[in-house]
Formats: sequence, C-alpha cells, structure tokens
Amino acid sequence: MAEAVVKNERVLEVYESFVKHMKKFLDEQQLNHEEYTNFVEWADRLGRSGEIPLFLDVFVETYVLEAKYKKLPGTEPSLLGPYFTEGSPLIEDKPAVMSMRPVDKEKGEKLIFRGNVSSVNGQKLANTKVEFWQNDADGLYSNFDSDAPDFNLRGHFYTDENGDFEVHSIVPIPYQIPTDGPTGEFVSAAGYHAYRPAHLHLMLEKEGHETLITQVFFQGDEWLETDVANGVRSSLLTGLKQVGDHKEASLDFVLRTE
Ligand code: MBD
Ligand code: FE
Repeated sequence: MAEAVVKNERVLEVYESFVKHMKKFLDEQQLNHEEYTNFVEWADRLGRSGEIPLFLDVFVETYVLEAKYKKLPGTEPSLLGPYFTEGSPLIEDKPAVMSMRPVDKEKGEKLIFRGNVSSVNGQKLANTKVEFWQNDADGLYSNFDSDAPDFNLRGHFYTDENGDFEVHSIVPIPYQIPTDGPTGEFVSAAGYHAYRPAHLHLMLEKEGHETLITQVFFQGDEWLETDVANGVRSSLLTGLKQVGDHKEASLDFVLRTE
C-alpha cells in the first residue's frame, strides 16, 4: 500500500512562488521547445549520473545561504557541499590530530589550524562539537573520489573550556569538481573553469545555538574571485603562515543563539 502523503502548506507556497518567478524568467529568455527538450535530457542524465547533489551544491546552495543568512549576526555560513559524511571518528586528543594515511604516505604540507568558538552574546563556547573535513594533497575527498581509507582527513572533536580548539592536518588544495559528467558539460558550455579555492569544512554544534556550517579559505589562493561554487565570503578568509617546517592558520567563529 502506498504511504499516505501528508499535505504540506510550505510545498504549495514555495512552488507557487517558484512558478511566479519562473514565468518572468521565461518571458525574458523565450526558450524554444528544443532548448526545453535539451534541458530535460540533460537533467535526466544529471540524475542518472548521481550528480544532482554536486550540481545543486555548486550552482544553487550559495544563493540559498546568502538570501537567508547575509544579514544576520554571527559567522557567515558557507556551503555544506556534497562531500560531508555522517559518522566521522571522535578525536579525543588535544590538540586534535586528523586521521591520516601512515605519516610517510599522507602527502602535503603540515597544517596547524586554531579557532575559537563564541556566542553572539559574547560567551566563550566550551565543549562545542567541531566536525572537520577536507581534501587531500591530490585534491580528493575520502569516502568519495579518493582511494584513501574511509574517514581519512575527517573527524570531530570538542572545544576546550575557553572555546578554543587546535587541529593538526595538512594544507588542503584547490578542488576541481568532476568534469566528465553532466555537471562538467554545463561548466564547459558556460565557459567556466571547474575550480574551487582550497578550503577547510567545519560544522559547529552547541546546544542553545544554531548549527554553523561553514568553510575557511586562504588569502592569495588563485581561485578566490572565481570559485565555481561561489562560496567564498571575505569574513571566512585567513592567512597561512610558515612556522618552522609547517603552516599555521586560525579563524574565530561566532554562533547565533536559537
Ligand atoms: C566541494 O569540495 C565543495 O565544498 C562544494 C561546496 C562543492 C563541490 C566540491
Ligand atoms: Fe569542499
């Protein structure tokens, strides 16, 4: 027996608004029927290829976030993206050391990243859960496009009594989104490049506060201005400093109360 589907007023409200704006867009663009059919066929390929999350997170998610969060206090969110996975390992050591392939095999420059988490009301947020994930020195994400062990360069840990954390990892590198599927077809047809600047992903969770999903970017990265996913926010930029044999960087985060 089919599941009973519950009527959801929000679905109607959002759909009707979408139609209203789509009509304006179609008045402007005057698609011919062949263009419409080409679009349907491309969207079908997109779904069959499994790239719907990739495409939407690259070309739509940033506008969802901007519309809702640009004007609010606290650290700006950035893209969750298609490469988050539930169930990352808990890292109990302080400082936290990310799970890496045996030291000699995890390529890349060592990175020490530090942050502080506080509330918009000024309070330091001890015991905040920090989910942390990033790509490796080949530009690939574990559990997805790399052959690293699952959860390589993914983990979670907690801030100390002052809201501070320190994590030892490697410097992420610019990420090239896959170009061999329907997303790549669109990127080529539009004449875009396929790069995102190097970034760290963080998700900060503390009771009484809105979960903050954001990213950290590095000054001087060649793709900051033209990020294919348009996820860069100037407030999320930090500097990479050479300290001895490794790089260091830091950024502070402010969570909104619920
Ligand atoms: C990424 O690594 C990413 O963070 C986003 C938002 C989209 C594609 C690849
Ligand atoms: Fe990413």
